Amino acid sequence: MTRPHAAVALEPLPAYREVPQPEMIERARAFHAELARRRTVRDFDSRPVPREVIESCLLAAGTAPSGANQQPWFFSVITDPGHKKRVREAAEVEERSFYNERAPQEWLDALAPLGTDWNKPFLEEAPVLIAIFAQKYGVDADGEKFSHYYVPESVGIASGFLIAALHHAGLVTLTHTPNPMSFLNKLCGRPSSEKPVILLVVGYPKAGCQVPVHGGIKKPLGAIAHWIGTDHG
Ligand code: IYR
Repeated sequence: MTRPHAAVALEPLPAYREVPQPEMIERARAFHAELARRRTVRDFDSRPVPREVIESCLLAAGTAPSGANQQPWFFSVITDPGHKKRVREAAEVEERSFYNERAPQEWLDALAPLGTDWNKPFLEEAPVLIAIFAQKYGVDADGEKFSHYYVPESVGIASGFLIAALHHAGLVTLTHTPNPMSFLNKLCGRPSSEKPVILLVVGYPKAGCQVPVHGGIKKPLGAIAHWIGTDHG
């Protein structure tokens, strides 16, 4: 029977700084305010964004916690206009059949307040598309497969970090989910061990950009959380 290994390499917690409570309260408030400014955008300007900004944001995403620290994600960054056009064409084939045939009425009703349809011009207009892939399993140097754990959770967390990082940098995003999106494996040259989960559209908002009011209405604290235990502080 194999037991967990006893000897673990440890190091002092790096760069932790305890902040005094008033500062903690202010930092938490300010971070909420910063994230609350984020809106999902569908009208993008075509202005390019600096590559190093995207790279820093990807590195921020890569700091996310993951099952057994296996980091089961891969990001394909697409800026080439020809490539974006092919992504748009393939996405619109799927989206057309989704909106016109496959989507149940209940789903279409849920989407109505967002005003989305099969037409996806932003896939060509935005300067950057980031296809986010989940690595269903790992492949070692000898080509042997090994299990990855908590893959959807890990990739979801990293994607959240990425969206927050891009927002913090001053860019806007659309969390696009063409349905199905397996065409991204071929277009991005990624193996079948990877499942595309999000096509993140990144850039600047078009001048005069408008967003659906619906997207800005967030549930109040009482509807998303409850408290079990005595209040502190
Ligand atoms: N994949 C489609 C439909 C869609 C689904 C959900 I859930 C959304 O929040 C938004 C859109 C599309 O991208 O249009």
